[in-house]
Amino acid sequence: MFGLMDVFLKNDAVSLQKDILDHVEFTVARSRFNFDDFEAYQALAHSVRDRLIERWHDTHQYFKKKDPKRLYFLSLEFLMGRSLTNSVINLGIQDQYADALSQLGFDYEVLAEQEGDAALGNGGLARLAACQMDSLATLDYPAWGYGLRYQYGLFRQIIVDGFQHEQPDFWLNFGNPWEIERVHVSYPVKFYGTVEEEVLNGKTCRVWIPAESVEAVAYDNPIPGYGTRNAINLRLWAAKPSDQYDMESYTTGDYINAIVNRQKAETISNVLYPDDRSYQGKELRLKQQYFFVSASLQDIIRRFKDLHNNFDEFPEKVALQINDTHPSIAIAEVMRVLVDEEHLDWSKAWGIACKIFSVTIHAVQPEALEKVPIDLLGSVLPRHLEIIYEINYCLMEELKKILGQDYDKLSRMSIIEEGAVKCIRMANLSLACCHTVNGVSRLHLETLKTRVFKDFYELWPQKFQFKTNGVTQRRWIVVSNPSLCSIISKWLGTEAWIRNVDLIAGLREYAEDPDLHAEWKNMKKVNKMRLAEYIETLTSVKVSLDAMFDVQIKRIHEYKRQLLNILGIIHRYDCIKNMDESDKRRVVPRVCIIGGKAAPGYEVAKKIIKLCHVVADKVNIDPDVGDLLKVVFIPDYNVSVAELVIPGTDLSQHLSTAGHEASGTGCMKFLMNGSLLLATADGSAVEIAEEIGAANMFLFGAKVDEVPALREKGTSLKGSLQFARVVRMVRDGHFGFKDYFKSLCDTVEEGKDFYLLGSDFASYLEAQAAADRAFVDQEKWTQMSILSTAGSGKFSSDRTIEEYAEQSWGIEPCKCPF
Ligand code: 26Y
Repeated sequence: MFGLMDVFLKNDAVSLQKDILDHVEFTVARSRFNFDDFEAYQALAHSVRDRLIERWHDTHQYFKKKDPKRLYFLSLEFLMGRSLTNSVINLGIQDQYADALSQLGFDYEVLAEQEGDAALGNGGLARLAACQMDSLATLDYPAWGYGLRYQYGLFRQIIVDGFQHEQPDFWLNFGNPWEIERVHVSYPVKFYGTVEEEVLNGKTCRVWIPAESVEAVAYDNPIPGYGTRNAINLRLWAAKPSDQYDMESYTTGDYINAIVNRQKAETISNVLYPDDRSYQGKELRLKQQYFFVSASLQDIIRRFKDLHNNFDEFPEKVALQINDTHPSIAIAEVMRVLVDEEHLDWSKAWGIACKIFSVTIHAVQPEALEKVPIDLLGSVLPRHLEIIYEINYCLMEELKKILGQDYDKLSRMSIIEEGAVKCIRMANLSLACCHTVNGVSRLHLETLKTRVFKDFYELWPQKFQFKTNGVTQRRWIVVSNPSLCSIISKWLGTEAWIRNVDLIAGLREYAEDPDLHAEWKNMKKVNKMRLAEYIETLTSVKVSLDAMFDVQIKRIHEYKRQLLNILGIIHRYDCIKNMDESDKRRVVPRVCIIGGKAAPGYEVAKKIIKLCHVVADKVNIDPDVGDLLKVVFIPDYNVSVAELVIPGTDLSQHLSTAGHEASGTGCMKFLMNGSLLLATADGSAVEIAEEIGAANMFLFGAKVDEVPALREKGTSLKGSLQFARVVRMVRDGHFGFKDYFKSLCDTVEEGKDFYLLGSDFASYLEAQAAADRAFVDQEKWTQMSILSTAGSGKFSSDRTIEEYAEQSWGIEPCKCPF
């Protein structure tokens, strides 16, 4: 018999080859003498998957044996990107696979490029969830991720004549080797119907009689930790028709309609909402939220009941983290299960709910806070509406004791918003219940405390915390920048920084070492070459490697101010056009790279993308400009594009109007990769400046406390003649599409310039000029670059997760023995 920790699968080159060939033959069903790169990738992925499953089983058996308190991380979005290289690196078998494949006549790198991205999320919040899963596994925490298995991830962006078009992301078409379908792990999720009164053991109870049932089937995605045997689970739910679904149509003989209706059930997990800006009360969105929350809670409670029979112990065994307020219907669902199904007293159930939930807020803009119309909630989840009313009644009673007759305040804090359309404020529901409300940077917490959630902060200051975001150095250095990874390990004399990133500060000591400088510059050059090739293939624009590669990649939003970047590029172009040859010799050549998706309904963002293209079209063929300026829009920005672009970046831009970017995590990835940052004092950039020293980055623009007065003053165009000139160029049709850009220009017109492009423009140009001057002195630049990487330790998601574990979740590592 095998013991618990016996390893079945061997990792020497011969065993790996045999496994890969077996998968070619029996999984992919091709001849082992004739298969192409994609089939080789599939076979390779399946052999890695086997090794993941092995660890996954051991980890879960071990967790079961130890029964520690577990963290359940509920998120509507996970942006995982590719899995292959991350998995083989975390399993510690990348070199073995590369050897095995080369003996079979395949190049590992080529096969790795065959994999598509898993893009089950929009942007920052979703990628953060993915980084945090990697850290949870690496740090051996007993954690589970729960989410939705969308059939269609975030749309693919294609550019036609400079305009964004959206195409569906058929990511599952060729199968997904990284998931394990668990046909036996499934739960019914109910919707609609009525609530009736029943008498049970002499007590009157409310009972929900649902009208529809949809089956949630589990798909497990193992997440391996680095340098540990632990592999945790990301369980994503897919909707399948339930056997109980629409029985009536069958019995009434309407067979065809019954089948059609069955299919409708599956639409719940069909598609990810591609908007990360403003919430619209959509029935499908609410159904998605409840669907994954209900299935996850049934799963969590089943696991708890396997070993426990008293709900008093629930908070000792379960921590529930809700990723933004999107899964906050979980609060009402826990109450429903505890009160209606487990027959606990209301106050006892509420006491339990308040001990298990914590929430992290990722937004600043009030438009992003979800408000569900009462009519909608009452129709889809009638019992939950009653429960929320009850929670609100208790909240209001408690508040009245403290606030007395302050009705303004009471109505602001109420979970119910009165108005033309009466709504449930999901954020207020979360604030009422969660024991901890986290911001994602120090500045963000200040904003939550003083603006968005001021009333709640005054009442319960102890609930409010912040955990500055972080990203995983495994993906953002080890996977995406192997040359930098080798340099760091060589100079530190250890690979330990991959698990303990604080050690990276040891590079500071060598920041002026000429040998390190030579290696560093070479690394950057090789990465720039790769990026230049990619740019040429995609856009046919040839770029010079001597130019400064200047990058802004992120979702397109007015507050992120890609428009400021483009107007700055127009200014640079205008200056070059007006120079004589001797002045031109002093210009630092630039390649300005912009990438990002606009939400499909976000017209202003779409115009910004078009503006970028028309400027590129004019600048890139202008013989007066040549290599001094090139403008590139990278289409279909996603995680794997980021992995390619970030290592090849000299300067990255983070331009949000102060007070609008909750944290920003892209900046951390650039920082780790030694790109210098040109940024406003917003979100985590403030803390980055503290870590690396403000002198090692290019900060500009209004500070958060100056913003209200500047808005009040309303001087934009007058404030800067240069700004007026570049906006005028766009208005006058210098780049064509005069009528089309009118409304875009209007957004930054005097008195309307909400995001303060006009008042920040002069300061922005100064920061750009400072970056140019620094780039001329390549030794100085390289030193700043090394200091950026050396100062990035704090921005690892490992640190963030340790803080959450200790301050919010109360969980301890549970390390599966090797
Ligand atoms: C409700 C719906 C409209 C909605 C959907 C997605 C609202 C917001 C979102 C996503 C928000 C998001 O990605 N926020 C970003 O979270 C990052 C991780 O904390 C931050 O770094 C970043 O500043 C913030 O914009």
